[in-house]
Amino acid sequence: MTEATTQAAERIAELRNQLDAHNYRYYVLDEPSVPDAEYDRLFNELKALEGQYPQLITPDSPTQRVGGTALSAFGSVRHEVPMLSLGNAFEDADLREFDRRVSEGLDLPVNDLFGAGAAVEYSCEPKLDGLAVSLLYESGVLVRGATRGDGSTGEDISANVRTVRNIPLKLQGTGWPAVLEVRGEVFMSKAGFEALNVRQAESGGKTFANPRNAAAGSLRQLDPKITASRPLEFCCYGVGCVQGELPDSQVGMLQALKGWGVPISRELKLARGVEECLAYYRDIGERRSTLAYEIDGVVFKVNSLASQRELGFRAREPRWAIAHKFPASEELTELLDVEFQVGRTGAVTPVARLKPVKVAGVTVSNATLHNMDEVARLGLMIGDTVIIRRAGDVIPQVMQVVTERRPADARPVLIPEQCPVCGSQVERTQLVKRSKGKETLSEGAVYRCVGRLACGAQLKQAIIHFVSRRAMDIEGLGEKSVEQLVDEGLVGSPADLYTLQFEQIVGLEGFAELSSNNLLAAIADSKRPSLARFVYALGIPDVGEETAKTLARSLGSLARIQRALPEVLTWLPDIGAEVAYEIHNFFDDDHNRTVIALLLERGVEPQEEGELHAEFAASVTLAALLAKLDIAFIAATGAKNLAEKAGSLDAVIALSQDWLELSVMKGLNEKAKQSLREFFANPQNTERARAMEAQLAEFGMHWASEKKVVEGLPLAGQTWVLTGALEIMSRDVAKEKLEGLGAKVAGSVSVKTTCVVAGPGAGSKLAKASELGVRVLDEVEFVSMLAGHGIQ
Ligand code: I6G
Repeated sequence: MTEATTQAAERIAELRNQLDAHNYRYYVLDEPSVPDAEYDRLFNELKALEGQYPQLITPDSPTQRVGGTALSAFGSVRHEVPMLSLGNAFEDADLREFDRRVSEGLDLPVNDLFGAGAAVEYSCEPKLDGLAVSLLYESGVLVRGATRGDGSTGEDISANVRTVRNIPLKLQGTGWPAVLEVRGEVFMSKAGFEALNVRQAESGGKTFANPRNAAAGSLRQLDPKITASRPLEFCCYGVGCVQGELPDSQVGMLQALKGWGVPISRELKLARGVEECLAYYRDIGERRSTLAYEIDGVVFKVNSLASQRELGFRAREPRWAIAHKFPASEELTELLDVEFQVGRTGAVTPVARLKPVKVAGVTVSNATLHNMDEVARLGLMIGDTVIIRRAGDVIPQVMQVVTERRPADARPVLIPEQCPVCGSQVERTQLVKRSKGKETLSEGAVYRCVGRLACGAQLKQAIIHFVSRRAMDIEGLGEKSVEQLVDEGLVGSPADLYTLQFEQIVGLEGFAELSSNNLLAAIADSKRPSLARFVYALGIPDVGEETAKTLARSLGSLARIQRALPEVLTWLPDIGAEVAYEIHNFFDDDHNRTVIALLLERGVEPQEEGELHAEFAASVTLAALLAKLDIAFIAATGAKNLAEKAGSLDAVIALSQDWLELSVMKGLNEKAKQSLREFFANPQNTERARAMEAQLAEFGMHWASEKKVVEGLPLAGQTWVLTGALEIMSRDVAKEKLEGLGAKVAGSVSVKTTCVVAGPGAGSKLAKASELGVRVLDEVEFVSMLAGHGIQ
């Protein structure tokens, strides 16, 4: 380096430090330290020097926010820690219920209205109406920006986030984790949005409906120079992947991030107990119109990160956070027509076509009507004036009919007798209800087209679902391609994907040679899905990913899932009678059976555990079977007494019909005895009970051996505790694996604890384990212990 270059490098470093410091005071502390003119002078000097010495330009220089070269498409980014969504509270009661669940989950006394019991500490922040993004800092330098996407995979918008003025290109100070993924919202202030729309209108460009759309449209520009010209801002609300130390509370962590130059909400507060949260909600609600940006509610999070870890997640939402939404906006408009859409499961759903109206800045011309019961409940007629509500990003709803404004020529909404897509008959679904041993059928709210895969709409949706990322994950088949394959008669069921030939697809729109080969390779690669994915992919009505996982995990094989009786299915966690019947009916259907058989014949091989899950097997007891039969006056205790006395189903049936034996039996009152006798006097009931028992036995469970199922497992009788952040597998997976080996997984450490698995950030539980001399494994040791038992 020449002397001149060395001098330039020194001055450049000085200017960058000064500009970074001014930016920090301006954007993060909201305390500008120099007039704009002085800032501009420093900035221009830096730009001039970098122009003279381009070899000295670094990506974290404040001059590098102007946006580089345009891209042709965004790359994709996999979120190592998924970006989840938040549950919603709309009423005060919903928030109190959330607080009760938190207290219960943390084993704290439940708070009452008089302030007794535990007052959990919560962080409180406004919920900005923007776009969630992830910013990855390595060694303090911004290396990647990504959108949330579907929570697992987002788009790489690194070049764009660099142009957002208040996103630090490098972190200030010291002590930040070596790897730090900052998460938050990119948004546009109300003033920025107004100014942008004025500029857009003047230049003949597109104007935006609201600040959220403007922010989304600006951030997802392939040309980062356009993003750079838009008034975007960032506000951090949390972290994702972290390698290093952070304070162990939500508020502490956000304060630390602020210290490193990451902007956080100025409205961040700590509340003790739910009443203080409600006061915060009301305060922000009152000040909402005076805030510089749009918000749609506030977010409360359990402040202690250790408690957050303890509470964990349910489905795709944290149990430790909730968004308390503000009431939705409403408008009046006219119902022009009701059209009917046919979904994947054949459900024929009414959709309201509305005279376009602006609700909270967005033009609404369609609204969901859910089902015909909803149409009846609203008393809706075509031509009516209706009240439309839009809450945040939720699909607009028809709330009410203004009957006084009904025109004389208003027409009733009629469900079509024939499917609007395929012309097959439309039938009303039936609900099966079993109560006190009696089965009753009632009419369901949903109408279905009976055409199934012969109906183009259902076939297309079924295939789109089958190939989707969370199902069989076949890349290269978007909606348009599926439509073509169906319309060309190349695919009549998901099984036909596995016989597609190169010659059949090459030449279809969007399928050149390479993409045709890629598609065939993706289809071939999808042939060994997990059993849960396969079951989910089948598109059984009411069976989402979680239910599919439950089925696969509990029953362990496709054959068992296919044969399971509805009564046996209701034994599984979170499967109620309606879903159980949907599952049973699906597998009972000849057409579905043929498609599944063809899939297997054509090489699809779901990966099965093979074994029944130990936890499920252990839950199956004679007492539970008797309680499941729903015999009047025989609840859990009566069933338990009966099971203990009789010991087998045959003995219960015999006892029920032996007047003398039954009359002297203790633990059942007279009404229960009478009801038991009547129940088993009915051969249909006896047969049903025996069929359930026979199926459970066929699945490998026997009353006498039920204890052995767990006892025979290698970790039977042991109690394990998981604490800290697990990085190789999620806590739920670790728990599942331990339970699969027969261990119990507890939430706290005691003398009864066999072993503690401690990840980074483990706190009080780890301390207690060392105090009690309980064995502690780190995650790597834990994984090798599992491997020792043949579990990957
Ligand atoms: O969408 C969100 C907005 C604000 C959030 C959020 C938030 O905290 C103030 N926090 C989390 C954990 C998530 N979404 C998933």
